[in-house]
Amino acid sequence: MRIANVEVLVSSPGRNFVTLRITTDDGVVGLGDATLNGRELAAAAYLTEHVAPLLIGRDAHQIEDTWQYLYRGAYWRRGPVTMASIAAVDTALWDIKAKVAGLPLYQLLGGKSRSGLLVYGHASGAELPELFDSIHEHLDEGYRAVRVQTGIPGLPSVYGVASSRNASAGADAGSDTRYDYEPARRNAIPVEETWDTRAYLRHAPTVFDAVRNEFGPELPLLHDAHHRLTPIQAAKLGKSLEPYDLFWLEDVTPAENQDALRRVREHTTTPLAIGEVFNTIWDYKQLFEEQLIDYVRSPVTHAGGITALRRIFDYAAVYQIKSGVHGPTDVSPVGLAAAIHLGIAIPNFGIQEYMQHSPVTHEVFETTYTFSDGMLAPSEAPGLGVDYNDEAASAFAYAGAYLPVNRLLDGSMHDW
Ligand code: EZ4
Ligand code: CO
Repeated sequence: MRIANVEVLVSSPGRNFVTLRITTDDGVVGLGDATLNGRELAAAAYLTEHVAPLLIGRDAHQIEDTWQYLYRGAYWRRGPVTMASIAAVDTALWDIKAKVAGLPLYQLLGGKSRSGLLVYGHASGAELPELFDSIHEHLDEGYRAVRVQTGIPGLPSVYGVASSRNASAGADAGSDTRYDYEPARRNAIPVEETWDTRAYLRHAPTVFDAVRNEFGPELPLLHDAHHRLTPIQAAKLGKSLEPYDLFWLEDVTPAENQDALRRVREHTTTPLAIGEVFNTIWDYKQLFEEQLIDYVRSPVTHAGGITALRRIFDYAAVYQIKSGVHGPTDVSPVGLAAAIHLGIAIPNFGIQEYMQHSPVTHEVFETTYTFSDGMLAPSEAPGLGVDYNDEAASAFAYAGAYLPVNRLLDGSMHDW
């Protein structure tokens, strides 16, 4: 079974996505996700110019060899563009293999280790009343765990807050803020936001105090600091949130300096999650071996696919570290479906992020996975269980969009 056709599909149903479609000589079709929010066309060009021509005629069943060929063979390896591209190829080949077997993909990964994947949704509000409403809405939809993000006094807009205050931040101006609060805006240049770490560190514990008082001790709560703190600031935040028993505190420091997490760990028992921008197993080496984190955030889409992420999870399991796969709406339904198949199979599943794609996104990406009682589950359809609707996609042309950038109060660039 040879690879006969490789197509790079760029579309924008609500937001931009890069999808790889591989077709074999006997007509089996596989899909992969290579979406890199704000840098989509780099991954698309990498695939079109440097990967697709190498795939034609290869044995579609040789997933591991193809992975090694693209990773080792590039010489200039690693990095988000390369690894998202390899991820798309890898996922599409797993989709094909499972379709040929006539089995849902998770069966090829060892079968089910659980009945469903516990997920968390994104509750947020500029102020506490809006936040409480948002948490109630999530609970009404069946969510059993929520991430909590709020506005910060004195700052006009803050990452992760879906509120009227941030409503203009949507990917599609005027669309439902329920889905578009990942603020990649369709601008020629990124919007600039302002950040004040001291205000944040003062405010965050008061928010979690209020949420625990309102919702009680049971509800798992998560929080994302989005790479904005120094090690000692992160340690202080972890410590100040300990009374509120977080499920995890995410991305407290920028990803590059792994030693930073040791400093944080020395000071707090708040569980730590990191890795949504990590690309390879090597990014985790020190964090695993020194047991500096509790949850792995890499998605299938950005860490080299199912083959590579499975390897990362197996390595994590040695240290009792669990999965916590990134599931924003800029990972496409193809990437999410891959995460669901992997998550249902691995022994050390932790939790899955689930923001929910908009109905417009699902016009193009026809999915079969299910969400009920706060759990995601794969269908029994062969392969990933996702179809790409070309006709629907033709109505949604790519339009450049960027995530914001952050500046401190004095105008210095900061991490967003
Ligand atoms: O900002 O996926 O935990 N989730 C996140 C995301 C990221 C976006 C960037 O494209 O941090 O919301
Ligand atoms: Co995050």
